Amino acid sequence: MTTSTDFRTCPLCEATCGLEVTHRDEKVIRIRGDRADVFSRGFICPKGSTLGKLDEDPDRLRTPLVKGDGRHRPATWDEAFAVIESRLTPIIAEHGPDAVGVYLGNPNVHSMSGVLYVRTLLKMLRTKSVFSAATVDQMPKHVSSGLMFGHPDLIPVPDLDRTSYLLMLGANPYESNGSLATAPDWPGRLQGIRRRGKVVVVDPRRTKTAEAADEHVFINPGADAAFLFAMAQVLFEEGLVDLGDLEGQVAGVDEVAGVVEAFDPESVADTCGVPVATIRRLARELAAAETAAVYGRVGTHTAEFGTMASWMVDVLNALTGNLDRAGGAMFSHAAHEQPRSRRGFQIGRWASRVRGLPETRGELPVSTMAEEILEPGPGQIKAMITIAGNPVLSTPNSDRLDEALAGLEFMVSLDIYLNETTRHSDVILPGTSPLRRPHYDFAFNQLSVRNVANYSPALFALPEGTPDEWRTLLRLGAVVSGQGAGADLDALDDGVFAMLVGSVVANPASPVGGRSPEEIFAATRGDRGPERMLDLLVRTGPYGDGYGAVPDGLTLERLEHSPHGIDLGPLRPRLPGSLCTPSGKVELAPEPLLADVERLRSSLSRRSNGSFALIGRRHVRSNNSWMHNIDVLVKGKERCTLQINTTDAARIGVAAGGQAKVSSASGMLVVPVEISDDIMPGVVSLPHGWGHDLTGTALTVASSRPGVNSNRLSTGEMDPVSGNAVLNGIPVEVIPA
Ligand SMILES: Nc1nc2c(c(=O)[nH]1)N[C@H]1C(S)=C(S)[C@@H](COP(=O)(O)OP(=O)(O)OC[C@H]3O[C@@H](n4cnc5c(=O)[nH]c(N)nc54)[C@H](O)[C@@H]3O)O[C@H]1N2
Ligand SMILES: Nc1nc2c(c(=O)[nH]1)N[C@H]1C(S)=C(S)[C@@H](COP(=O)(O)OP(=O)(O)OC[C@H]3O[C@@H](n4cnc5c(=O)[nH]c(N)nc54)[C@H](O)[C@@H]3O)O[C@H]1N2
Ligand code: SF4
Ligand SMILES: [Mo]
Repeated sequence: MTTSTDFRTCPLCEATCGLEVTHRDEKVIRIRGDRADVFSRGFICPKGSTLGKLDEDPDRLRTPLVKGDGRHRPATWDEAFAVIESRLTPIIAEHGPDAVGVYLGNPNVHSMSGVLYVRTLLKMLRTKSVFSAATVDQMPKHVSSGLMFGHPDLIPVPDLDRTSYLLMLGANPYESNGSLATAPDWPGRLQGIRRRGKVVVVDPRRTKTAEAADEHVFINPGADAAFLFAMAQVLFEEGLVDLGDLEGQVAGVDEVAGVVEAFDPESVADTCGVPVATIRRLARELAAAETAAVYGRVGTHTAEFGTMASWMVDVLNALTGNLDRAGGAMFSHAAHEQPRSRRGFQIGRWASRVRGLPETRGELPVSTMAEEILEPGPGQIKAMITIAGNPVLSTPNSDRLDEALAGLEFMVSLDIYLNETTRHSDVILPGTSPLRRPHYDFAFNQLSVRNVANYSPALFALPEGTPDEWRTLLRLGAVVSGQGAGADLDALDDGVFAMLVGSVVANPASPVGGRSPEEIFAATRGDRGPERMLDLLVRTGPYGDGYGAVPDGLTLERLEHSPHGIDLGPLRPRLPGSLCTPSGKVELAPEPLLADVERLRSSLSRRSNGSFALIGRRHVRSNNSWMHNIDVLVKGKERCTLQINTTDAARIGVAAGGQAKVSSASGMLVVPVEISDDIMPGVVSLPHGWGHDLTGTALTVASSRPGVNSNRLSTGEMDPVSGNAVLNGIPVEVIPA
């Protein structure tokens, strides 16, 4: 036995921390932060150090499971695929591919195979019934970015390390470690901003992040859009608009001035629960700051006016001259990014069957998934494929979804646990432990507050006979495309890679544009799977060697020799060159967004009917619904509690440690109460991802501390522009239980 130390990037959340893993053969002895990592410099959170525990978790699936007589039994891979082929093929033959729904969960964006091969599977299946965690999360940002900048992934991030003023709404990075702004060690970076200037946090709860800021502003749940519109109104009214370097590159300033006019602070203050003077002062501070960034996250997006708010965040960044400048809100430039076309971005290219809801970014709102399964008629979903997702706990109106999944003709899941969702599956195909696969962060390098590139090879080998997830995804693709479970996966993968090479050389803006695909194919590393795609993408990316054009340029080999990552420098201005709008300008006032303003305006006259507004919260030891089977992360004080303000608790007669009955239009829960002055009066908070007491799961630790599923209360209301679910600001009744 030998003890060795290896370095890798943590794939659990968006912070992309470097880990130092000490192990004796395949047994992890210790994981701590990698102090030499070019980006995280030793920062780590409690979850990162548990990857060894996850690897060893006896409940983590290691063989396929097939359901018979209501019970899951281990099966070989060939047996499992034989069942999938025999059950799925006739459904596709009879009803067409749209009858097969796909749900993609969050961990897909945290793995190379999830990013690269899920796409392939979807192409091979050709279903329009695609849903993902994006519509319970950040879809409003994709939509506003797509419309403003021409591409849904051109998302500005706050330049945390250089800004002197950060206005942060609906985010709690002290617990979440940040989102749509990749930065290990938010606490350290926020303290850096405080030394240079000021951090303001807008949140209905005084979170750890709010406590650590210079100023915390309470806001009524769901009111961010109105608040941000009012800030823009003040900028126009007081002559504080200054586009800075973007002057001449922005279309639609006058239209924005026109639509925000009705949102003067006096008109929105009641809706927001924020004093008029505070709104005015914050607008003036933002305009006066040497550099500033406005940043809104989950609390801002998973709301009734999520897209309006997401839009206005970047309008404010633009109007104060902070868009695309150092210290403002900037665009990352990931090592694998490929030159994009100026096609622009559209929503609503097709619509959902039952309610006619518009497609966004190739998918339909997950809030409509249950009815697409339950409502009979042509195009009804008869079978589901879920990949790294737990929608029974993570998506709205979960009682209904639970019922819908139970009634499917067939369901197959690729997952690492038998949990609340996969218990409905006829076949569960096990995913792999994060330590047993390579990692390069395709998704979050694109959202990083500094350009960096890190690659980690698999630390441990997969057990004999266990395929990589990319192979499982390809094999599923082979089945749904009629090639059968016995298809030659190596040949298929060569085909997938050849297509990628073809698209790269066909891109005139690529450094290898116009070169022969055979030459590039032959010059790329031979390994199958995601690595050779990564090699191709970084070599043709902004820092790449361009297959010989730039001698010191980036290659996968160079990444391999840099276990602590490669620092590619601070963010640099990218406009107008990187814009993908057909006009070549920043579209500050896109038509589909203007069209939703009236809905926001008319909401200002709405008054609360006396019920509570339910919001969520995150805890640093949790990760949505699925790290609850790791003992060290869940032990200690009960975390799944309803937080309620002291005065509200006294008024309705619930006591600390007592139980409350919480009900909404979609469900009812009984939950322990936690009384706190950190939460606004009229607001209650319950974390999501709990409710591990359903039968038929195999989660020994999680089911011993189940908590309740907050998404039984989220009704499925959505932001109509993006289809994103309303998960914050849900009207609920609370009474003593
Ligand atoms: N009320 C409320 N609901 C919310 C939120 C909220 O704030 N409030 N937040 C929303 C957000 S932001 C998100 S992103 C969604 C998340 O929604 P989901 O992605 O549906 O939920 P997760 O809990 O992340 O579930 C991840 C699943 O992937 C499996 N898994 C983990 N690692 C792997 C792997 O490596 N391979 C495979 N194949 N499977 C793996 C886990 O076992 C689990 O089943 O939840 C949303 N739901
Ligand atoms: N520990 C941990 N880390 C995680 C996750 C996890 O589950 N646990 N999940 C990961 C995922 S998938 C994501 S997307 C990110 C999310 O990361 P964040 O966006 O930081 O999400 P939260 O920590 O939920 O913070 C949302 C905040 O919004 C506030 N809020 C609620 N409603 C409103 C509102 O109407 N207006 C305003 N201004 N604020 C509101 C809430 O009180 C809360 O403090 O975290 C990631 N990291
Ligand atoms: S902050 Fe995120 S990336 Fe860093 S160790 Fe924790 S879970 Fe991993
Ligand atoms: Mo998320």
